[in-house]
Order: sequence, then C-alpha cells, then structure tokens
Amino acid sequence: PATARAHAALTDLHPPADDILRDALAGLSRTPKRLPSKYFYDAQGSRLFEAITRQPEYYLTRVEQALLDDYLPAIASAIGSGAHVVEYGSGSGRKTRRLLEGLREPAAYTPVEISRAALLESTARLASALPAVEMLPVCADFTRPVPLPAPTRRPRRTLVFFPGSTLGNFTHDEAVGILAAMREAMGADGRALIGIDLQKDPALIEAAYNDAAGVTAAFTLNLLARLNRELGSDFDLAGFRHRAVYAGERSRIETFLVSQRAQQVQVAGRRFHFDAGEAMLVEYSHKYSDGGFATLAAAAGLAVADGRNDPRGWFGLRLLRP
Ligand code: AVJ
Repeated sequence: PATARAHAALTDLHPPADDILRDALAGLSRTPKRLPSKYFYDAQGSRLFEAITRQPEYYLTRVEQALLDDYLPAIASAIGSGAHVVEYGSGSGRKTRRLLEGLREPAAYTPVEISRAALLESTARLASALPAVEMLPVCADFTRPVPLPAPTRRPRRTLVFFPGSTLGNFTHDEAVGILAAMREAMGADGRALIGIDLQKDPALIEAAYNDAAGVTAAFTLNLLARLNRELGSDFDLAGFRHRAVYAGERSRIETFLVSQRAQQVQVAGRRFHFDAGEAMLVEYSHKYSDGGFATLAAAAGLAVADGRNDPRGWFGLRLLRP
C-alpha cells in the first residue's frame, strides 16, 4: 500500500531523452569538452553513488549524518511543528528519515529527484516508516523551475532540505540561481537547511574522490555507459580514465574523464574526436569556508540564521532564512 500511494502521488517532470542528447552534444562541442554531472544519476549511477557513501575515504555522508543527529533538536525548535519539508536531490532518503523523525509533526514531504528509480524506492520506504507525513514526490531536474505540489493540510512553513554538499556540484552562478529558487519556493517565513563540505587538508578531500576500491571511478565512467544506453553512442569505457584533483585556488574537486588514446566517438550520427590525454570535465565539488558560503547565500538574498560544524570542522550544516 505504501508503494501504491507513493506511485499515485508522483508528479513526473522527468527530463526527456532529448534534453540529455542536447546537453551531451553541446558539451562535447565545447573546448575543453564537458558533460553535466546531473546525468550521473540513472538507476545504476544512483546505486554507485550509494556505494561511494560506504567507502572509508568518503567522509562526507557519515560526518553529515552524525552532525545532523547532533544538531536536530535545535533545528526542530527553530522550525516548529507542521512544516512542509522539500528536499532537492533526495537520493536514498536516509538523512531525510532522521530529519522527519526529529522535527515536530512535519505535515508533508516533497522529494525532488532526477532519478525516478531512487525517488520511488525512497518514497515508498519513507511512507511506510512515517505514515503521518503526506508524501508528495516530484521526479524532476531541480536546476529548472519546479512547481511544488500543495499539501492537503496547510503547512505552517516550508523547510527546504539540501544536504550532501550537492550545492558544491554547481558553478557559483548556478549555485546562486538554485539558492534564489529555494528562497522563492520557501516563501517569506521559510527556511533552508543546507549541507556544505568545508575546506580542509587537500589530501583528505582528494582521497574521498579517489577511493581505493575504484567505486568513484566506476561512478564517473557510468556517465559514458549511460549515454551509450540511452543515446546509442559508442564510448569505449576502457578508453577513458577517471581523474579527480583538488584545485586549491578554486577550492574545488574537478573530476575529468581522460581519453587514454586518440579516438573518435559517435553520438547521434555526429563524430567527436578525442586526443590522447584529452581531459573532459564532468564534475565540480566545491569546498566552502564559513565566510565564502555566507557570501554565496547573500548573493541569493538568503541570510545564515544558524549553523553548526562537526567537531573536526570537516562538514557544516547551515539554516538559512530570507
Ligand atoms: C552528490 C555532492 C554528494 O560531490 O561529493 C561523490 C557526488 N561525486 N563522489 C559529491 C560525488 C563523486 C557528491 N554529491
């Protein structure tokens, strides 16, 4: 029954295959080439990301989870009862369950997630664990405007939840745009709870994006496998390698797929040439300072109302208000 209810309420704005095709062709036509990281998250990519969060080097998920547990009572008093929790890029929904259980009688929960499989699975799981919370899942790309479903019971306020330092996957201008859209969605009395990975020893950061088991490399390469599956392109996965380096002057991990030899790739009847050693950018993961994040939020008209970092200062949560 939980699954049926989750299906029935689904708002599906899933990005069509021609969006992926258009974005892939545009990115491959640029110099240097690039592909958008949002396309990592098909069913297989979402599974691989879950596996990344279990790698010993990938501290982000574990540290954020512990910080959230610790910070929740204070968040619950700041938010009050009857909130509509809206989550962008909900993934597996593991952190969400703790948040919804820790808040005071949340009225409704709207996960906005690009991966349909991950969305349906996590919503079904949450619905059976939290029967009092109205589930209003939306399958959509949150980098474009998403009309939010209205809960049956009028919520007291909206809380936008954006954990995992997902904001870090966007450029400065994109991040400002996403925060500004959140500000719009949350209304005058709303709040946003944002997870941010903080600046630290670059060796720790680089290890997190180059796990010894090679799960992150498989995750990165799945982007090409996805294009082959969905667009019928002919990327040779053995011809590319994952490379993630911390660019200190830009405070971000930059992830590339590096062509191992000179090669041609066909996408929808168009041919693209890769030189040997040519690096195609596929992801940024920005790392923040306290001040840098406050400035970013301010550019979107949001103020830091409260916040907390874990004891080592590796990861932070920030509560924002308009
Ligand atoms: C989606 C932001 C949680 O950038 O750390 C993990 C994605 N990429 N390893 C991140 C990712 C490579 C991840 N987040």
